Amino acid sequence: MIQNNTACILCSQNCGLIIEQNESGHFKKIVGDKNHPVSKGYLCQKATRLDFYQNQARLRSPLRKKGDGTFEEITWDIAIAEIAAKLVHIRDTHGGTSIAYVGGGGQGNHLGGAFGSMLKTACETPYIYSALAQEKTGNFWVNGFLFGKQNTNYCEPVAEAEYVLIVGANPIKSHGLPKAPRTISEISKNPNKTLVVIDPQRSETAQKADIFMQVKSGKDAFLLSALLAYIIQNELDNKEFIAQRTVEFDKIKPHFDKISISEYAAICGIDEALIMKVATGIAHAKTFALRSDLGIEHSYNSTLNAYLVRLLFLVTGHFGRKGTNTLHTFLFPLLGHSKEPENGGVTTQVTKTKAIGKLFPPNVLPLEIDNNHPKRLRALVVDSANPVANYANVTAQREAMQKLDLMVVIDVAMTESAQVADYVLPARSQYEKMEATFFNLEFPHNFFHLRHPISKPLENTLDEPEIYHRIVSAMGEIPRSFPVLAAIAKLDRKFPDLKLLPLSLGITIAFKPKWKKYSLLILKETLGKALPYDYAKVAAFVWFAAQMYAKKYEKAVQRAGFKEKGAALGEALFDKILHSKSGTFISQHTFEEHWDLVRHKDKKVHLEIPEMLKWLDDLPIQTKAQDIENKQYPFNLLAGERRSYNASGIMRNPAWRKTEQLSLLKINPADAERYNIKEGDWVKCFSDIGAIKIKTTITENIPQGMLSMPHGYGYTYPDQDEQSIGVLPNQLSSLTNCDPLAKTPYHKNVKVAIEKIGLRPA
Ligand SMILES: Nc1nc2c(c(=O)[nH]1)N[C@H]1C(S)=C(S)[C@@H](COP(=O)(O)OP(=O)(O)OC[C@H]3O[C@@H](n4cnc5c(=O)[nH]c(N)nc54)[C@H](O)[C@@H]3O)O[C@H]1N2
Ligand SMILES: Nc1nc2c(c(=O)[nH]1)N[C@H]1C(S)=C(S)[C@@H](COP(=O)(O)OP(=O)(O)OC[C@H]3O[C@@H](n4cnc5c(=O)[nH]c(N)nc54)[C@H](O)[C@@H]3O)O[C@H]1N2
Ligand code: SF4
Ligand SMILES: [Mo]
Repeated sequence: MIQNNTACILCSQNCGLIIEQNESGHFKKIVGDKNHPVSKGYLCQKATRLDFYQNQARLRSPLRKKGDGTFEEITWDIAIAEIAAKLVHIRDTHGGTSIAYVGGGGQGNHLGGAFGSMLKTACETPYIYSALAQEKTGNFWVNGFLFGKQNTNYCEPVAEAEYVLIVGANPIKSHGLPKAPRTISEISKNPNKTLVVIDPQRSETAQKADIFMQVKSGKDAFLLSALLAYIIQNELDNKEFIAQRTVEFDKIKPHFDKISISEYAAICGIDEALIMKVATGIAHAKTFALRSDLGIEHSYNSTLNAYLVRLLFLVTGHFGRKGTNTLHTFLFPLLGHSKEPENGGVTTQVTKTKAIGKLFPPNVLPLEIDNNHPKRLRALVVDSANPVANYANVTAQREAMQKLDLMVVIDVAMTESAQVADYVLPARSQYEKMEATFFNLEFPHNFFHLRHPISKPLENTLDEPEIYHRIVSAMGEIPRSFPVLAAIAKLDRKFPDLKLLPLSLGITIAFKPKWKKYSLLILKETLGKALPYDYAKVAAFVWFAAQMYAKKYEKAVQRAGFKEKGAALGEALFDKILHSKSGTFISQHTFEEHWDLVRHKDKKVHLEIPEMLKWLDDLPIQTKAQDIENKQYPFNLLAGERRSYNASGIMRNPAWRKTEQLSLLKINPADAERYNIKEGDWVKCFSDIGAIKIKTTITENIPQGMLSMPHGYGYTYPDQDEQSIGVLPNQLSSLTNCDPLAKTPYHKNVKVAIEKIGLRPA
């Protein structure tokens, strides 16, 4: 048995794991890694099934689509040469803006995407579409105004708070917090702590709540603004904090002063007395922290919700202290900052949609492709994403992608998106290469885990950085290797103080200015090659990130146990990361330093966002349209929730599920009775864009008028028929049912109707 340290790749917690494999490369025993600095030995039931990822039906050769729609195997050299030639042709004929990059990383892999940016550079395109832009961009946009930059993110240390609010998240199933089920249980049992959960369903987390606010689906904006109104109208706001740490409170106050709490309470379905109790509880608590997620992002008023949850902790002064939400540093930020279009920010060509955090929303992707606009998208390079299945409206995504001049998919498996691609490139799995995520979202300490490969790479697969380098090189941008610099890099590793590599790189670039934008690829082939592990070339990126991080946060890095200064500190940090197979702490901040992380020059939080305040004022009028009883589609469907055995599209083999083999549609007993539905009956469920057949389960936990189905089911798999894989919720979720500002889909508010089928359909 070979045993090794690695991490789970199924959610953003990336819990440290120890995996024992047998001779044939099967994962035989998987346990939590006690040495992982954050997960400390914890793992959930999903991680024990990771053999179904590693040993799934894999892609084994580059594939090219033939005229008859089937694929043929081709060599890497042919695939790379043809893809490069086509990208150059499209770029030079129609401009770089006719090419977009999609994905670039999932729950466990971000190093590939870092190198994907080199391909973007070569294609001269600003366009990245990503799953983050179908959930979190509303948050990022709001952060940009409040904290100065869209890539200022805050952490949610609910375990340390006295008063805890979970809104639109179900950590017991979805995590999003370290050791979530245990953490929630501990908070729930602690008599000195209060756990408040806002959810329309009695979720597993809601069942643990001291106070469960069963909000009407999609009505959180009313509840959150009523909580704020109560606090502000009753002078429960933290005046000292507001004066010291924020500006523009006087601009937001009138908007909350005029809110009728009783009216809003009635609209969101929560008793006014309970709103008063929770508002007072938050205001009086010594420490308050909240966690929010898809429940308020994938539903009505998504961007406004993002603003309101932030105001809740800001006006009560629960920010930047231990036990409260706090900004944090990133070893390398997951996103960037985009200017608003009126200030010169980039937009898409057809729908003129703006970027947020440098990302473009999946909901406009088909509209950017499927038309005759001369500036339409003509080529996509997709990596670690499955847009056809996972982005809203499967049919629209698929039909648009079939019209592209070129679609390349880089994946480990034959996905729904790969099936419509022109070229499919087989990647090494996340256990066959060095990998990492930038989900290091902690404060005051922060950590990073650079995972070493634990499995032998499947023959004829490549890692993504290598794929990108080969394509960029075949596009004529940069050579494949740099022998002189590589030799210098070896010396540089022995005597880093002499800065031989940086100096010679500088000279090289003075002669070859075009290479500058590909410095990362040069680093990979020089410094990367000189590292002590033969698979560690990609760590060159981590070296770069460590240097930048150490320079920016010198004291915090030193507090994590380093004595060095300047560039030597970056080297020491990188060394520690490279050799710590269970991950390592990279910084220890102080709470005073927290305020340096605010990116406004005055280091204060700027509370006023005029666009959000207008939205808040218009809330009652705007919402009326959503409330009109829709006789044709009487139910509100949650099209995609987290359950025990789903993990987005990372696990394709349905055999991985120990329970709930098929997608189950939750329905309230009263609704079931009305439709004469018995437990396990199948129904047809249809929306304005499509129809599915799905098995039901009857439960009191879901209110009347609501239905819920899981995300992460319905992926095709060899030898499995449609009946055994479950269903894709995006057969029902449409492109246009989305947030007007961030274009995040309202997957939690899909209007549907049902018809009873009865027994399993043939
Ligand atoms: N098991 C498992 N865990 C996962 C994943 C997975 O696929 N499987 N995916 C990971 C990913 S990519 C993400 S983004 C996270 C998401 O994690 P979560 O956001 O926690 O997951 P969901 O189950 O989609 O939604 C959370 C809750 O929102 C509630 N909700 C629905 N509508 C509303 C509403 O109108 N208002 C409020 N307040 N709540 C509402 C639902 O009832 C549900 O309990 O999970 C991560 N963890
Ligand atoms: N209706 C509905 N739709 C949803 C959701 C919902 O709740 N409802 N949830 C949304 C959310 S929050 C998210 S985050 C997205 C996720 O959707 P996507 O962004 O599409 O990501 P994943 O499904 O996590 O995985 C993408 C792909 O990565 C591949 N992969 C795994 N390892 C590697 C590797 O090492 N290299 C490469 N190149 N590929 C690899 C997998 O095979 C898989 O095809 O789905 C979204 N879609
Ligand atoms: S799926 Fe479970 S084990 Fe894996 S990272 Fe998430 S919480 Fe940890
Ligand atoms: Mo997600």
